[in-house]
Amino acid sequence: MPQYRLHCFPESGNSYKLGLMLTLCGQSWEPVWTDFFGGQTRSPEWRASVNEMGEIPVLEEDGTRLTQTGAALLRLAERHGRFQGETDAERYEILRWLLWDNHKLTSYLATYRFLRAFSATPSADVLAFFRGRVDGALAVAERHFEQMPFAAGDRPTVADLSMCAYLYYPAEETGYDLPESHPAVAAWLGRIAGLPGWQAPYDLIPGPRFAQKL
Ligand SMILES: N[C@@H](CCC(=O)N[C@@H](CS)C(=O)NCC(=O)O)C(=O)O
Repeated sequence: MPQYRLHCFPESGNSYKLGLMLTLCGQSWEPVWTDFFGGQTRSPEWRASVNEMGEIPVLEEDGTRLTQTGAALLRLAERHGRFQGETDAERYEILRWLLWDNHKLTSYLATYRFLRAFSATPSADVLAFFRGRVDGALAVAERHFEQMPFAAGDRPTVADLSMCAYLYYPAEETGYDLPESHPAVAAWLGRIAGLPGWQAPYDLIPGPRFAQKL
């Protein structure tokens, strides 16, 4: 069995994507809490020794460091034979939604949530801009899940594990009451939450919680 260490912190939905995938695949993993809010990932030492991109999460697999959740999820899917595409068409569809998620859903929602939940003085204009971008992405997801049970079809794949991550954080942080505003998205989140072993982000990713707004 590979040895996994996940550099992570509880507020990081990107970390949750990999923690959730490993857990659903029945793999044990060691969390390495990283002081993101204290600036650890911005230090030259951390960038030189852990991730040149200055980002969390970093997954160590038998000592090899993997970054970018999309790439790591695809690798884990292949390695553990779970949540992957079985045909060329499915594999293409998974990649299509992974790229969309990284660009349009996760990136805007993570930034919006960071500003509204963890920043002391967010600009109202900047908040409104990001809210508009998240609204746009969620409208795309809502239409998709009105027609499909999962991102790439009838089965859950790594595309779902990527897209769902930030949507499981509390509404006080994200600013979205999804059952009210996006019922098809909420129903899809419920289907993923029904997978054996599923846990919510703050239950799955350990470590001290961020207390003081920046
Ligand atoms: N596309 C990256 C995004 C990772 C990411 O943005 N992580 C956040 C923490 S959850 C981060 O480290 N942000 C630092 C920054 O953007 O400078 C992935 O999927 O791994």
